[in-house]
Amino acid sequence: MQEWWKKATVYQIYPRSFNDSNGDGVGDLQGIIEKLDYLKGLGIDLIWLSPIYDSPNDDNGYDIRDYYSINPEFGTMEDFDQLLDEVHKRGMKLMMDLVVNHTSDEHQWFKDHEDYYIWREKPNNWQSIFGGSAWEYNQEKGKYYLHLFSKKQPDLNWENPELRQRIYDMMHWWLQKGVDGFRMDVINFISKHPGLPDGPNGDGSTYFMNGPRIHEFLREMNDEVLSHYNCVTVGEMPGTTPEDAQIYTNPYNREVNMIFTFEHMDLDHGPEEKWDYKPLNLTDLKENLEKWQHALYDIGWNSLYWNNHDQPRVVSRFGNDTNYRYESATMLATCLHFLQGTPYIYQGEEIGMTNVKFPTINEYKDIETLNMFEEKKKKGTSESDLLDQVHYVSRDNARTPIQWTAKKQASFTTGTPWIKLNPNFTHINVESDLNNKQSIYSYYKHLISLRKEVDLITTGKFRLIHREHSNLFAYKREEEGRTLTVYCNFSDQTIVVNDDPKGDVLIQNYEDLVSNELIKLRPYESIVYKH
Ligand code: TEU
Ligand code: CA
Repeated sequence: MQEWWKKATVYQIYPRSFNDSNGDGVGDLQGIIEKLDYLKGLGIDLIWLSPIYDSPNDDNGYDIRDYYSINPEFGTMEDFDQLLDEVHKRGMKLMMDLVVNHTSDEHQWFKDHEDYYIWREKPNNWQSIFGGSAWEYNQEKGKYYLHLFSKKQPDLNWENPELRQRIYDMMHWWLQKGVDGFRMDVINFISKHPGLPDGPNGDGSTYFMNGPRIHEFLREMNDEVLSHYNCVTVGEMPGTTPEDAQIYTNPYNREVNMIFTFEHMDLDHGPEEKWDYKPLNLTDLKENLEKWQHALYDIGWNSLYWNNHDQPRVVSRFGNDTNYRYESATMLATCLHFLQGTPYIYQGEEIGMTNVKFPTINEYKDIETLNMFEEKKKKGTSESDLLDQVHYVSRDNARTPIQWTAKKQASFTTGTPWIKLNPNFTHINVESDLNNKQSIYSYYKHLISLRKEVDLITTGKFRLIHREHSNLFAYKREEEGRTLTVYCNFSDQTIVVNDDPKGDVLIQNYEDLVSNELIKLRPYESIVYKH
């Protein structure tokens, strides 16, 4: 099947935090190779590798200095070729991170090709996503350049056809090596509104998200590069609605296979900014996911995720990481993996890793977190309030090293890790999950295997039930008289609903059923029926 990715389960590796093979405290390519059997054992089909290219690491590799070489911290090009080979030998595929909205300011292009970037005599009022103005003055040229992220990440000028060609050449180079696709970093930011007008309160997003030439550029990229390979593409697209996604992912348009939406990730904070967190209202989440399920059915394709390297850990966010860690992690997995789309698992999610609460800001490494902290401290917010926000929201929650064992440094490294471990590795770790019959790991493994056995998970039409219930997320997947019914209790309260349970239990996260007559769900219980 050409659309093999519709049945795939993806696993994201953030290499710096995955597994360190040489004791320098930084995860690396040989470290990944050591763990491929573990991923194969979980049932993974496709690995998405966050950036491993040469980079000064202002934003942990999302600032690329050279697209054609490997960051020496991670290894060499020989290590990479070996990794690709070992992935393929195990029948898995490898998807690369493609970061082409910007490069590092240390990229040779930034020195030699002024017209590959976006320059203005006078800056507009846009604010950078990492804080401060989105413009940086360059002494030598006497002008400002645009950087939507850090000032070491200048935005590329996609209006320039020569620049576009250089990017397509680079993509061909990796695909010819044999990589199986790309996750495209903020790819819906590449077309800027030509006038670069000021935005309300410095928010320029309507002028750089889903800009005027975006569909043209993606179509061109597809015609020039992607259509020549059997590869998979997922566009990371903040600020994208289901209507936009219908255009981006409709195969007839030849743009990308699927996108990452942010709408469901934006439900637990205020409208102004992500640091202003509030509890999730489950009905918002239900309505939002329902909207996406319906919008793309028979038109495009969804990607399904709760976690990545930019998001806090879902068990701490929408679940309960203290009293019901096993139950809520498995319930959340059930809820997501039975939707229509391609599921993405972020490293550590499969063992229910949690957010971390470092006692001081000094333990944090993420540029976004550190900039925010400084900026707000200057404006007068207290350090303890700020730390509180960091504990809930910081991207570093996702970036603490993988907890392999209960031994020293969780066996992530024999040296000193680049960022501290979450101290709970003594009881939350891969080894203990592998040794226990009941574990989050084995539950994920079961879910992944069901996707391969039960076609309805891929093809069935979504229908929300019990819409008004504020703690229950329940839905059906239906096709030609066959049905899956999914019940997920998002609370620590028992829920009773007057449904007549039909069919056999396909998967459940408690050992037995409370009742055969009606649906009774204990805290964070999930049950899926098939008939
Ligand atoms: O992220 C894009 C993005 O806009 C957000 O996810 C961002 O990380 C954060 O939520 C802002 O509040 C991508 C990468 O995933 C991220 O790691 C990079 O830092 C960013 O692009 C720049 O390349
Ligand atoms: Ca290393």
